[in-house]
Amino acid sequence: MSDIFAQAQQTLATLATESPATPEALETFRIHYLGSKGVVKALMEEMRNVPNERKREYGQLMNSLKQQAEEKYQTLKSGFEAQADNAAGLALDLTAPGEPLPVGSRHPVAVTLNRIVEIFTRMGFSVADGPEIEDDWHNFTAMNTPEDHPARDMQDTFYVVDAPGMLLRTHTSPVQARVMQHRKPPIRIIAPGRVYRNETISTRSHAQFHQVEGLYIDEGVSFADLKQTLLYFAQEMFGAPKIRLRPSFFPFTEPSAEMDIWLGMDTEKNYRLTKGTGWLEILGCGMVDPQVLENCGIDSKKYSGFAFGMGIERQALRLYEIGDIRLLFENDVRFLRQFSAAM
Ligand code: 2NL
Repeated sequence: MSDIFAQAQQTLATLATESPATPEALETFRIHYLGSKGVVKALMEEMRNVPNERKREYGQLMNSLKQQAEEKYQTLKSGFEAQADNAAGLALDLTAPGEPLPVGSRHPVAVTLNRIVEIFTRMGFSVADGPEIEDDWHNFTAMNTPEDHPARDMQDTFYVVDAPGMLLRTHTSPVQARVMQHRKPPIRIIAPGRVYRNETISTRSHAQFHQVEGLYIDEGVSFADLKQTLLYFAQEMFGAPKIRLRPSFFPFTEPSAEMDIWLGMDTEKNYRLTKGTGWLEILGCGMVDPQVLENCGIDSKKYSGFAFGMGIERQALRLYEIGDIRLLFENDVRFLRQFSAAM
């Protein structure tokens, strides 16, 4: 009787070493082990010759033999079928829609800045850039900002501790100062970029922001040129029908002005935005002070020019009705995703 046990054990061991390599060999395997005249069935029939006290043990042996034969058969069968599908080109469906790729979007500040740049480049301005870590001279001295001007205070400007006379630029004017030093008029440039001011961070102010400044220098450039250029910009950027210029002061321009655009007050939004006046302040501008031209090596008797500057975040907050400037700097995708249509 131990004979039949030994035989079953042997069959189990042999089964473990079997690996039919083709579908035909697998069919032979199936018939040999699992067929109606197969080894498993024949061994099962021996059950009646097993003494009662060992029937249970033999049954378990049979179960595991049958189970292992079937498992091996099924696994190999699926493998061969997948191979056949691959060969027939069925596993790879070339007509299935692709996996969507996560697509990013432009930052609202970049969208706003690009629009401004696009309008001025259409008018013949080219884009200039320069270092964000500047020297005192290009940022302040060249721009007629005296030593005792509050803008130069540590309270207002970030200075580089290890490099005396170096600072984080507080406007993009130094970019224009560098262009004036190295190029002859006509000069027609805009200088967009990041600027830094030592401000308390709150819903409306932040230590870094973006600015676009513009500069136009040639013979005979007048305040009329400034006015017409900025009117065209206001119309293109905001669809504003008219602008107004109010007298103002900057150390680097004379005369200086603030430009407002007409939004009207027929909607609640415009009424709120313009505090009930219909006018909204957009930028500062003026005729370049002759001293600034001279500082940068341009003959102020021969040439004149106008310049302007505006903050980008301010425009973006208004354009998209964003209530807190800090949202623009946190890079939270839940916020940024909302602008995925605005390219
Ligand atoms: C503002 C006002 C302004 C300028 C910037 C400028 C540049 C050069 C010479 C003269 Cl190289 N002026 N820039 C002029 C007037 C106003 O900015 O409110 N900015 C946020």
